[in-house]
Amino acid sequence: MLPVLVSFDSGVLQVTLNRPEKLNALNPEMHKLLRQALERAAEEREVRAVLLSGAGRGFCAGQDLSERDVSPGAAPIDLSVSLGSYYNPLVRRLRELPKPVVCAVNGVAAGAGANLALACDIVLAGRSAFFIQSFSRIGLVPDAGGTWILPRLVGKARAMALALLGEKLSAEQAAEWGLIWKVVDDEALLSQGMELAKQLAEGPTRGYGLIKKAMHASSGNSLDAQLDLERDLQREAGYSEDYREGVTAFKEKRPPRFKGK
Ligand code: LHQ
Repeated sequence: MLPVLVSFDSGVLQVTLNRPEKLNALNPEMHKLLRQALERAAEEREVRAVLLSGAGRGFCAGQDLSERDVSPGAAPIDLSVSLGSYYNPLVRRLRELPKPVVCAVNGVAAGAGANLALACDIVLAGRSAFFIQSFSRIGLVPDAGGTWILPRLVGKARAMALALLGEKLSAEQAAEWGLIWKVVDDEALLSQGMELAKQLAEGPTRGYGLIKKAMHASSGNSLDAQLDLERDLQREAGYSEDYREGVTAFKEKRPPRFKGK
């Protein structure tokens, strides 16, 4: 069985981390398959949304630690290689993908697994799921974008305590703090995640891509720069077929039929 499963239906590319016996801890093979899936999502016009989740009782336990030789005689490992080769390109790919990515966190999301979830656009979590910045427990620094996104989502005080203490944060608390979008019942998580992804797959895909661009640019921009960016992106959105369809549908008092163009 492949450690990442990919299927396509109704405009949604469903990507499932599939090493449940290791709580979907990430190894190079999984990174390769994940990267291929996201490249496919970027390239194929038919793919208009992505749904990411994990098989079994966990979402993702971060880097596979069993593959690290830390025995006394072993040479020290340069962890930057792993970040440069796998994690950083993964986070950049998710951010730059001009299509919405829904993450359904079905269980524990630890270390880079937590930050992988937070790099997605809309995060749902099952009621029993939890998030841990477990890096400090093994002497590391939050990576996969954690030190960037956490303070922006929950503020510095909470981000710092999450990173230093490496304590479990329940899905409910994560939603209350604004770390994620919503908590849903465990049994309903995948169907609700899919429903949301399908809804997005029927939306104005080009416009969504531009929304992502604007949102991501905002944290590094002044208001002036952001206003200019909105002007430029709106020009682009206004030239889309979907804008024409949206306004026509509004005038005709019917639901729009967006084509993602
Ligand atoms: C695992 C793992 C795992 C292997 C559970 N690896 N097997 C990036 C780049 C470069 C280098 C370093 O790091 C990074 C980023 C990172 O992600 S660093 C952080 C890595 N992750 C962690 O430190 C989390 C480690 N796991 C845990 O703390 C616990 O397993 C959690 C809290 C996630 C779940 O606890 P439990 O529900 O009690 O499950 P468990 O501990 O019994 O795990 C179930 C199995 O999964 C078990 O295998 P076994 O054969 O004994 O049944 C674990 O060994 C395995 N597993 N995480 N990261």
